[in-house]
Amino acid sequence: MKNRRLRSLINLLIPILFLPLIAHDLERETLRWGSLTITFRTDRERDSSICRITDTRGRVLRELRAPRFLTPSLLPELGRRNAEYFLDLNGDGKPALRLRAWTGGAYAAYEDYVFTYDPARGLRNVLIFQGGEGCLGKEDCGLASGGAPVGLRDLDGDGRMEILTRDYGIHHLNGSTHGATTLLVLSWDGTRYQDRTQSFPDLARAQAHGYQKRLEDALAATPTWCMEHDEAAAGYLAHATLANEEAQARSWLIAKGNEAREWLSQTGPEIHQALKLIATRIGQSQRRKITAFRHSTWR
Ligand SMILES: [Ca+2]
Repeated sequence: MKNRRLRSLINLLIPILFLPLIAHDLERETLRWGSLTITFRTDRERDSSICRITDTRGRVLRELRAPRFLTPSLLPELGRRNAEYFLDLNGDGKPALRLRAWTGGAYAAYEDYVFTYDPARGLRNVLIFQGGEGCLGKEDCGLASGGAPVGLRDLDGDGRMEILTRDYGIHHLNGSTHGATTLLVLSWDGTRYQDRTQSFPDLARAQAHGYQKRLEDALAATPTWCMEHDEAAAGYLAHATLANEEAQARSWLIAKGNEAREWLSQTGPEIHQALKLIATRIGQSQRRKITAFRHSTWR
């Protein structure tokens, strides 16, 4: 008797508990990737999105969750720069899948996922990149390029594309919302992507020169140090470090006067720290379920 009552109560409660879910609109979109299907289910009101990669038999091979995936319906708002779902990374005509998630932050809070698939090896995640706005692909996703090269290029001639993008680790130094970014070269080492920016110092050197020129022009126009100087100096010191020319950059900055010296002693260590943290934003996961790193501000 008691059990029956309890069951009735549960039967009554279940629809009430689940009513908000049933009543809530979920947008559903799909993409085809060879024999696989990618399905996005987005709840815009709750900033909650699920992406499933399924095979021809409907089996879920991977499930990803994030506040929002950049789905085809969002592209008119976000533009072409986010439209690249497929990347030909090794020229074999079987493009890898790139998914891009917004992870909840106000500035530069995106995460990219790259997957490869072949029937023998199955679905593999080859890269997860917390790149801020520096995304992976041919198009320039970011806002603050500083003229840095982006896209896919085989820089070392091994037949596999290096991914040229930008890291946003120095973007928010000294409270800036739109500061400098650093060039980042991701290269496949046989099992994973690694930061190999320092193996191509000419690219970093060209960036360092660009930022150095900007700083020189800013100092000539406004000798009092402001955010513009901050950005140019950060871009210069970071790229000079990546080009193994940090000592020259420090000497040059010291010769520019007291404010530049002060900036160097305060911000130089932060730039070092930011460059060290790049490795923590490059990863890989073979878990069946992946949840995006959720943050309210860029770290
Ligand atoms: Ca290569």
